[in-house]
Amino acid sequence: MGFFKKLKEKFVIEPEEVKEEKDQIESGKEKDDEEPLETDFEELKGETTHEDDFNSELEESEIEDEESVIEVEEPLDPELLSMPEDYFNEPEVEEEMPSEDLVEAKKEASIATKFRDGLAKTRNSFSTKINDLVARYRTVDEDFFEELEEVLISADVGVSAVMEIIEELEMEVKRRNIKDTKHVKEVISEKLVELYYGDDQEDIEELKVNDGSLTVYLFVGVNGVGKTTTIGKLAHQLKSEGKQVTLAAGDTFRAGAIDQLDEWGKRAGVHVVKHSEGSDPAAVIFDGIKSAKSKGSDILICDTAGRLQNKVNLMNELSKVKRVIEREIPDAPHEVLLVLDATTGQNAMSQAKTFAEATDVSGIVLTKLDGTAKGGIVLAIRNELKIPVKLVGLGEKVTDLERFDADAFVYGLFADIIDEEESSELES
Ligand SMILES: Nc1nc2c(ncn2[C@@H]2O[C@H](COP(=O)(O)OP(=O)(O)OP(=O)(O)O)[C@@H](O)[C@H]2O)c(=O)[nH]1
Ligand SMILES: [Mg+2]
Repeated sequence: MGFFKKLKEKFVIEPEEVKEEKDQIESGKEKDDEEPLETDFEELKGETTHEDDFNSELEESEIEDEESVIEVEEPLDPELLSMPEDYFNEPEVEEEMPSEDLVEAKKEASIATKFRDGLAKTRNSFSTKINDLVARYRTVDEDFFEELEEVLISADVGVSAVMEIIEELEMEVKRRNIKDTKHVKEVISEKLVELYYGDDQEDIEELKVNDGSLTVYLFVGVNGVGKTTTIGKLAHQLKSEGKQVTLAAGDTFRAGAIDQLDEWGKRAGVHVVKHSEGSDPAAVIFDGIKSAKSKGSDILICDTAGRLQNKVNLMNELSKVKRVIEREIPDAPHEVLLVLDATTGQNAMSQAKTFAEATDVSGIVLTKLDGTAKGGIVLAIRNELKIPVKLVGLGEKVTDLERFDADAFVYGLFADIIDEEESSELES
């Protein structure tokens, strides 16, 4: 199967699937009028614009059905006029129970919609450049690859990652004997996913959890990258998954930082442990651990300062905080998440190198992907630093934080191209 088709199958719910599902439910209902089971289907409602599409599709198809019934039944048989009044009315249908498959498909579709929307800037620039390139070079040759190299570099994919992918592409194109540049688009998408994972298993890397005991996440990164915002979003997400969350306001350096975290805590409905401005961050985190343990919290998320008088101070402070956590809980922190701002491009890469030297960073959070046309930085980070991107910020809303999924990311980059390919296939 082609890679575009694979992505579409994974992330797009076709109207027929929904209709088939509906038909099955209705025919099943006639046989046995079982009570619909409670599912988390309701929860998914309203969360995505896709859900609205789903509803409006259903409504439209219902309207069509009604119309067709009227056409077929005209003119009315006089005998039918003696039928009960509600004879032509559709029976009232109770809330339907979708199958597990449909619920899963809707979840994937909702993730894909988030990536698609969040990556709009990168996609617009990327698709235009790729389409332009393909239009100018009909057949695959060396110049084509050279220009493709520039397109990828301009999306911040990173020089060494680009070299790797071009080499792979050249081999694949030879192997499959592809001559027409049109057919290279799909191979590029496939190779981008492969490049992201490298030799690792192709799976979403979830945040580590300390089963049955307190899990601690430490957030680090320079000022303004989105640490506090991400902590707020994550707290909201974990809370809605049913977890007990405590936040520790470890940024005691900046005026206003404590209030900012406190505000996020209120919004998410989680407890915030805080001391006054200028106090020792390690002491705040220590109290955070005590408080989280006594409240029986599942997860403690620690905020830290992004700016100190100098880099050495910042790194020393982080080491001290980390030592305190380690002393209280042997395997903690379970994640040290380095937050990077995608809009800062190669600067983010150098920050990552500095932090990685000073602490064991276990995962990257890449924020503000929605604010840049250079989303390729995700691939560069993973490829050069060998640290997984665990979360991505795709907007400023509390729900705009997602587990990083390389397939959904590449789908977000290629969505327009995939749609164009499909409509040109239908035309021919
Ligand atoms: N568009 C967009 N904006 C974001 C995202 N994540 C964070 N921001 C914005 O980035 C700005 C800085 O975020 P903060 O969370 O205060 O950053 P910080 O790392 O805690 O900064 P310091 O406390 O100064 O170290 C805020 O205006 C956020 O709304 C994102 O994914 N997309
Ligand atoms: Mg902050």
